[in-house]
Amino acid sequence: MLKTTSLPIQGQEATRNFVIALAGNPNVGKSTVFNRLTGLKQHTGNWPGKTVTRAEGIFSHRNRHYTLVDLPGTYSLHASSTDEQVARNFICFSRPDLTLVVCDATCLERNLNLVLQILEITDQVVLCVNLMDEADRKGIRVDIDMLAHQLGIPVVGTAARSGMGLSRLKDVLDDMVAGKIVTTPRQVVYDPELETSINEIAKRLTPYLPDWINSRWVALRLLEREYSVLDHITDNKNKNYSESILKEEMALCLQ
Ligand SMILES: Nc1nc2c(ncn2[C@@H]2O[C@H](COP(=O)(O)OP(=O)(O)OP(=O)(O)O)[C@@H](O)[C@H]2O)c(=O)[nH]1
Ligand SMILES: [Mg+2]
Repeated sequence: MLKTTSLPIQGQEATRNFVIALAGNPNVGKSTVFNRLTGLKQHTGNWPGKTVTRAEGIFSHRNRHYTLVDLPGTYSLHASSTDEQVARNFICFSRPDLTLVVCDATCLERNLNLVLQILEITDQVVLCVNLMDEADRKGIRVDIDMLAHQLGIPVVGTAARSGMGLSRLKDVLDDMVAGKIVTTPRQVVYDPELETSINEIAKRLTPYLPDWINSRWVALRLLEREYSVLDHITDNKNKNYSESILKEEMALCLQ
């Protein structure tokens, strides 16, 4: 990761509101992190058309303003449950400025599955390894620097219940949106045959996709026959996008 020197915030940047998606497995302390960061400046409602609760809160740090969106806890982003759909659609299609993933330090292995799935969608990710106090108590040592190096994204250790690490977490979030940290997310590499198909489909789809969407991720979803991703891309009414052309290309790729 590359660090550069800070610049004073000017003009529109100072008044802009940065959106952070807060993701993670169930029961890892997402809401505790959320409450710590936003205090009482929050409100809850439902996601449009769903009975899943949506909590949103605001905070400011170093003169920048943030909206934090607490996503439902999920183990994966396969969109097989309403919670997974809500979390995945927000990260993929609502274009948050970054995604903050909260993990449980006492069972990292299980939690990292979701992290790798999110890294397939976006490179604007910060990992918060929470429950560090619990890990300590159980004699589990987490090498935060090594994890950051292996994943290619910033990682911060926290114990959100006591507030430990939250101040550093805010600094890192701020450095990310300020563009002071460049990530190099670790990508899952599949079998050579599958990689060839992914690359071929991604290459052919790229001209038809909005530039903010990761064509490799779309290719992976289409290979899993998850055609509903195309509906979301259509919803965004990108002028370069033509659904019929995209479907034709798809049919050719999948032959
Ligand atoms: N010891 C310890 N407990 C924590 C920490 N963070 C959260 N907790 C506790 O862990 C439990 C779950 O925390 P929540 O913040 O509700 O977790 P969540 O991820 O929002 O859970 P769901 O919304 O149900 O998925 C609560 O009892 C918290 O007080 C921490 O860093 N250390
Ligand atoms: Mg919660």
